[in-house]
Amino acid sequence: MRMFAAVLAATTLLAAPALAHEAKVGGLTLQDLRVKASLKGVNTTAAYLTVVNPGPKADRLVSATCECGAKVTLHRMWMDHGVMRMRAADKGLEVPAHGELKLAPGGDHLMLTGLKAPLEDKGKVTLTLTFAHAGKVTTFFHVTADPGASMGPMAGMKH
Ligand SMILES: [Cu+2]
Repeated sequence: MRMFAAVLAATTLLAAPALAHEAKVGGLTLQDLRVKASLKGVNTTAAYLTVVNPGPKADRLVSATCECGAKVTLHRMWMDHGVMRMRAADKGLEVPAHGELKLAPGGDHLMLTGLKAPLEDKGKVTLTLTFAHAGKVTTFFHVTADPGASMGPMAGMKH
């Protein structure tokens, strides 16, 4: 049993680089596209990505849709005196010029509500994102039980 667990861990490490894929729209590059696997009996989850904008003009992520049929809402999340607050970003999320918009666990995210079917670990799901200037892009996101893991080699570790 212990042997099996070790093999499983090694396989997971080897599989990690396969998570890296990018999508482009206009001058923007979308990286770290991932959705948290949905928990049993729960029909909401969150999607994360990083949008890199090397250009001199700011852009704005204004909306998103999912082929999975879930409603997708842009959410801002922040800490307020030790309390986690969450609110819909009605005006979208800014992608700064010469900068990046980072959606990550514990921060801003795309909220998926009303999933028609569970999103399972190691699967894929397709979303369409609309930017104010760059326009629309349709790309797949990796479904992962640990969406923090692709943020860097150490991020998935529990300290
Ligand atoms: Cu949310």
